[in-house]
Amino acid sequence: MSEALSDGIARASSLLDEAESVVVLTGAGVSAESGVPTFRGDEGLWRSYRPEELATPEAFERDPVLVWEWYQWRRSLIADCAPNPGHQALARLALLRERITLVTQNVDGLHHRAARAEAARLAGQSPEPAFPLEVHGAIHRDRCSGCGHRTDAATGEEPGPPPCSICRALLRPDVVWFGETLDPSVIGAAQEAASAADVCLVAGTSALVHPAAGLPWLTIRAGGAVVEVNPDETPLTGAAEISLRGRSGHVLPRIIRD
Ligand code: BJW
Ligand code: ZN
Repeated sequence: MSEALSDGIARASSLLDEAESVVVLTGAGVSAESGVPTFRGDEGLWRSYRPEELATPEAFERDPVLVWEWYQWRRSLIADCAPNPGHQALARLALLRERITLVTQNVDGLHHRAARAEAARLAGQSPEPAFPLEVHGAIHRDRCSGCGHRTDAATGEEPGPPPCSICRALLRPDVVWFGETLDPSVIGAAQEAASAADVCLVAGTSALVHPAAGLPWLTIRAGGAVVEVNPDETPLTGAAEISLRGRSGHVLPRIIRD
């Protein structure tokens, strides 16, 4: 480990220890070490389609079978993945500290799975910790494109999306696509936590997609500090108090001391 990284880890660790209130924002990079592909960059492609071309209501309207197939592929891929040491460290942080809000843009459910496992390990904790705030939804659920009825993700072998059992409109994954609004109560709770936080820990996001990308800026505007964990620079890097150039599975367990 470079001297700059180990020094940064020590400073970030102290900052977190001293903070009264912490918000954590995670993105696809946190699940990369579990084998879940990120969205942007050379590997963020599926059959030559960019996620930006598939994660839209227009794409679903134009070609529901194509979009459905992409989500079924991702569901089967995620089913084979397990939380990594980055998820586990964040689960311990959330379970063992007061005044911490974990916000994720990820739809893969790996934070939940890590939290359940860590809670079971730390005897006496609730087996169903009520976190994180999943601002872009959850891939393990479907939602009716007509009436909004939610169900567990369909597992049928049919090539396209099945009809809703109530109104017969097509089911779709219960995620937030480009141009769609986020659930106001979920993003509202995240914005409130970010505005009240002394420290915003941001890990594994390109910090490009709004309104989630605005959360660290709310902390900064209110006088708090940002700690960023990412192997690459992002638009947030220049504003971060501490920028840790490394993988979250390596860095997060080192800055989060039990
Ligand atoms: C590692 C690592 C390792 C790799 N360790 N790190 C304001 C300004 C400008 C634009 C807008 C704005 N407000 C709204 C917009 C429009 C749009 C937007 O933001 N566009 C920008 C791209 C310009 N936003 C929206 O449309 C949102 N809706 C909205 O705002 O409604 C109101 C409205 C409506 C209409 C018009 C205007 C306003 C909705 C956004 C929904 C995003 N949905 C997706 C798909 C979710 C479902 C699914 O999974 O299929 O969410 S897109 C995709 O991007 C996904 C992600 O959650 C999201 C963010 O990506 P993330 O997590 O940052 O991943 P990557 O791949 O980008 O980055 C990975 C990072 O990890 C990289 O930095 C790597 O270096 C790093 N890394 N290995 C640590 N081991
Ligand atoms: Zn319906």
